[in-house]
Amino acid sequence: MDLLDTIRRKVVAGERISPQEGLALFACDDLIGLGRIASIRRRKKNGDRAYFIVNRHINHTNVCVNRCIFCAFSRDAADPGAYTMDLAEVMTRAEQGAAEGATEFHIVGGLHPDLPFGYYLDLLKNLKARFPQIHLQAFTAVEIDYFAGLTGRPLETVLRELQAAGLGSLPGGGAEIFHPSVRNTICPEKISGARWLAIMEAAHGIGLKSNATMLYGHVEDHTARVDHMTRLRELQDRTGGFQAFIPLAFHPDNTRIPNTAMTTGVEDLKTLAISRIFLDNFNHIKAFWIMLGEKIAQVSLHFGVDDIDGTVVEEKITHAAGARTAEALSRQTLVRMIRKAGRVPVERDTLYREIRRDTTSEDRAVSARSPRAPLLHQKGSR
Ligand code: V47
Ligand code: SF4
Repeated sequence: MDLLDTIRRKVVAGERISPQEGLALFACDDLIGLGRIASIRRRKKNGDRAYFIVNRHINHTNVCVNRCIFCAFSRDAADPGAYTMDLAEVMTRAEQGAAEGATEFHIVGGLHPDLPFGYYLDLLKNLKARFPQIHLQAFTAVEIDYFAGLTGRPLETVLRELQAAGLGSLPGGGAEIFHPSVRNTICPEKISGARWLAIMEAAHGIGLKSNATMLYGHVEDHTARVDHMTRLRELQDRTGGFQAFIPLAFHPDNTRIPNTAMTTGVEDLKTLAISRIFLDNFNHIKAFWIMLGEKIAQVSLHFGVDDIDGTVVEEKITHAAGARTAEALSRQTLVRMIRKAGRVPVERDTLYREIRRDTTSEDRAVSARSPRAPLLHQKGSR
């Protein structure tokens, strides 16, 4: 039996594939075959639903002591272009986000050498007080580790303090590639893969959900990608706390990784499809359209993806590294992309609860252009 037949049978039976099989899939050239198998796993988990979120990214500072060589966003404090938002600036962006109907603020930044832990607590408390209904998905595991170092307090204490201040969940950034041979090359100052996983385990342990990412398309090989996903799958078996896996396509401009071209569409779709097949215990595979481009993100709905993130509005990390995508997509555009792919668009909140809005006039305009599937208005949870 050939490889894809074996994998298809396993996926149809709801079984797990091995790391060796995952690696073999990366060597397979049958992209459409991979997409078909990924679609089986995707449909079993999510039916024809494709999720999106109305959110607002806020990158409060680009000053960072780590200076990972793949990161074009970060600066030393004295560099031109270094910035740190005070709370008023954060609140201004949040006000805009709230006015645009955001249900989530996605807040990540650099590891600032001088900001006290109180800055981050105040940021959460102020946002929560002003926008109690908006979910705060904030601070990567790398930042959480930094806060623990800053305060000298145990990891769990720091997480609980952030949670008490309004933290709702953790984003999936900072995972990069766990394998030390790659990690020590691309981000030698960053916490280890084992520490990243330990922080996520502690967060899940106190009831905080999180995402997980993988930065691909730089110096890593396929073995490192499979190793990365294997470690995530093992932790997910123990905690069940990961919501979505998000493969992030490396952007090389202005970085210190020389001679690297952008990933190709085939590589992006293959990586997404294999992740859907491999991560049998993750409910969602998310396409971050900012990094993939709108068109690949839309097509990825046929390669295992069930979630397109999001309206975003302001994005600094990938755009510093040469992304030519827009920084924002409207809710209507996301709905149209999903419908035109033959899926049922479902607006979600951070925790994948369906959101119901009165969008009658919006929908009329969209369905005039796209007469296919109706917008699913299922019961909202709030
Ligand atoms: O950790 C940095 C990546 C991440 C580059 O959890 C780069 O829902 C490409 O994690 N090219 C931050 N990527 C963003 C992130 C994220 C994004 C969207 C959704 C979620 C989620 C999380 O961006 C970093 C790093 O892996 N990154 N530089 C670059 N040159
Ligand atoms: Fe700092 Fe994160 Fe950029 Fe690394 S990826 S330099 S930790 S902001």
